[in-house]
Order: sequence, then structure tokens, then C-alpha cells
Amino acid sequence: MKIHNYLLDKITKQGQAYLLLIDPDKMASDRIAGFVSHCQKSGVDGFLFGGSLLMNGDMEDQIKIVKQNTTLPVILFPGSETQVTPHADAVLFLSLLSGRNAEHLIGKHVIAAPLIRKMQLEPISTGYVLIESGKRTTAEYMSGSAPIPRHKPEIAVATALAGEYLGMKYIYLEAGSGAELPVPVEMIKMVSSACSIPIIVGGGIRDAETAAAAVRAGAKIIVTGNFFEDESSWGKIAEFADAIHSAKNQSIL
Ligand code: 1GP
Repeated sequence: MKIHNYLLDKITKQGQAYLLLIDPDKMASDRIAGFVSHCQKSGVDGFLFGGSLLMNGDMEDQIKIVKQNTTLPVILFPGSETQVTPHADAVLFLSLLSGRNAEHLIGKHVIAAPLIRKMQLEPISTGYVLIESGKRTTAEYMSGSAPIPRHKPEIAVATALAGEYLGMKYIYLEAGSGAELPVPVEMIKMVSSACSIPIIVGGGIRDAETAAAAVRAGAKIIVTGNFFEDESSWGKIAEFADAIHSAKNQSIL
């Protein structure tokens, strides 16, 4: 419960948390130390590690470098059961609630659960909900599942509530890494007002205002990945963190 409590504490004290996703394939190991210490100085609250498909990146080595260079938590964001490693602090135990592919709803979890116990990783039960975001995303393709249509927020609400009633700790509204369009604000608003568990929002967020708008709509954790893979944008990490931490949820004002 250590990392779950850390996130809840951030949400309670700051109103929301900002997690940065590192895709090991896209991050060169010699850049990672500088990148993660810059992230910590800029106000990032933690790191997610993983991807729908890992080709070459050495995730274990990269996580070790993160642990040596920051005090921030590393949470696995696994595309499959092969992406669990004891070097992380926790794992988002994701069930793909928007899909009807049994492997991603429960099958892979059965394989991963004993490994997670053996590694003494903290599992954080999360309902993962893919939202249509323009072009087809890697997450959609790799999971063999259709996303929820972006103009059908009521389906997202029903799906998120089902996750909450199944006992999940978070709902992750995911447009997909590098998505053309982020999760619609109206959908975030409806899901966060219906649910009493924190809503994570990510995918296709490329500017601080879009991140702040998701917070104002009720998101409690914002995830960005792609945008900061290009070193020329690192100077904007603090701008994103400030926008996320200073935005207020307008649905409770
Ligand atoms: C993807 O939500 C995350 O799983 C982050 O998406 O890479 O588009 O920021 P981006």
C-alpha cells in the first residue's frame, strides 16, 4: 500500500498528481539520469515504466538508473506479464475493462500474480479504459480490443463504475500513447463525477493547458509520455507540472 498511499497523499495535499511515462524503447540509457533528475526538480510526482510493445529497451537497467538518481517512485505500466521486474516499487495491475478480450481482462493477470508476489511488488488494481482518439493506437491493436467511442461518455461512465464496484483503486482513461486526440473533457467530467475513486487520464496530451483542462474536469492523476521523448521539450516539464498542480477541479467548486 506504500505507493498507493503516496499517490493518495499527493492527491489529497496537492489536489492531483503528475506521472511521467517512460517507454524504455524511446529512452536512451545515457540520457535517463539527466532526464529523471530534471523531472524531479520540475515537480513530477513519479514515473510509469512500460509500453504496449517493447522491442529493445532495457527496462531493468533504466529503472535502476532512475532509483539511483531520484527519490520518486517507479510504477510499472506493463503491456504484458513479461514486463514485471522487482526493481520497480509497484505495478499498475491493469484490467482492460473497455475490451472483451479475456486475456487482457484476467488471463495475463493469473500468470503475473505469482510473479508479483514473489517479487514483492505492490499491485495497484486499475481499471484500464481505452477511448477512441483519432487514429488506431498501438494499445488498441496489441490488445485486440475496440476503444469506447469518444462521443459515448455514458459507456465510459458505466465501464468506470463497473471497475469501481469490482473494487479497483483507480480508473485510467487512456487515449493511447501518441494519440491524435486526448480523452474528451466532457467524458472526464462525467466519469469523475460518477466515480468515487481517482481518475487517471493520459494519451495525446501535448500542452500544459490540455493537462490543466483534464484536471479541471476532475482527473486526479495526469500521465504524459511521448511529448517529452524529444529533449528539446524538457524545458516545458515544469510548465506541465505547475499547470497540473495549480488547476482546480471545477466540478467540486
Ligand atoms: C500512454 O497515457 C500515456 O499510455 C501517455 O500518453 O505518450 O501520448 O503522452 P502519451
